[in-house]
Amino acid sequence: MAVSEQEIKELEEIAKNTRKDIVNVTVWAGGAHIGGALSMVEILVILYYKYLNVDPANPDKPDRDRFILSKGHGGVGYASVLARKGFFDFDLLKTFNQFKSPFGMHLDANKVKGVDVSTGSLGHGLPMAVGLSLGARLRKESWKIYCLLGDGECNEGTVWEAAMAARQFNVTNMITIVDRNQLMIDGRTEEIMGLEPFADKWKAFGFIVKEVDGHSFKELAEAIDFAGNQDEAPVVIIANTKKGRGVAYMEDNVKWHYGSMNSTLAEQARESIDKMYAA
Ligand SMILES: Cc1ncc(C[n+]2csc(CCOP(=O)(O)OP(=O)(O)O)c2C)c(N)n1
Repeated sequence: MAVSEQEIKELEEIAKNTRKDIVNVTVWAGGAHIGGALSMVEILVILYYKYLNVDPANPDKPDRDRFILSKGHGGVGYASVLARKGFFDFDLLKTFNQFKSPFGMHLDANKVKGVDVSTGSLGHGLPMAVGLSLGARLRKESWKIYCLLGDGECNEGTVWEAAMAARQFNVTNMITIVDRNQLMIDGRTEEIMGLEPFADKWKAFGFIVKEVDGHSFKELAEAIDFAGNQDEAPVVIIANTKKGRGVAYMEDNVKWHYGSMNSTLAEQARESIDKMYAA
């Protein structure tokens, strides 16, 4: 299912608009986890526009692929992608994280169409993905499970317990992706709790590892195609990304893990996004 040049152009346009949506929702909400939302845009866009068998008009269809945003604080990015894809009215996002809104900062599967699993407490997405994968196998279902983790999140022991179980039970209907943006809530991953040699750790846990540029649709597509046709061992895609990608003053800047913007900063952000795509 390689991605064509024409498709890449279309995906880039969607990614550009999604980045601007994320800026807008962050302004409406009065603040959000914008840095890690911007780093995962290409990953979410290629999943929702090329790979996931999902139907916004029928979000609960039983044979849908499942997606788990294990780094649940990225809800502002996830909700923006679901809205643009048509799971709900975009204007609903104007209430994001406000009193009585269906959207909290972390998305609730009982309240937001298209969300399969509620997340937010880090370290729980991969364990649930393993469970869903085993359930699908038991029922002889052909749908796949995609799970996106943060790199800082991989400090959680439960991630590695799930990895052990995935190898033990040879869970190959699950595709694990790590948003390796090198930053976590309060600093660089390597300074707070080093992950390297990260790929070797996954390999030691029995995974096949693909490392890609997480902002390249071509590289993401190649890795997802590989993972989707693999039955020897579970696959993890380490997607190297930049936190805050697209907004120059946020890029690789830990201050923008969570932030709020006044109208001037928001306008600068939109201009910066346009500039990156024009280049
Ligand atoms: C169990 C748990 N502990 C702490 C937090 C608070 N928290 C929210 S985001 C975050 C940092 C996560 O870093 P990373 O996974 O690298 O996310 P990204 O940089 O992609 O936003 C932390 C510690 C949480 N959500 N859950």
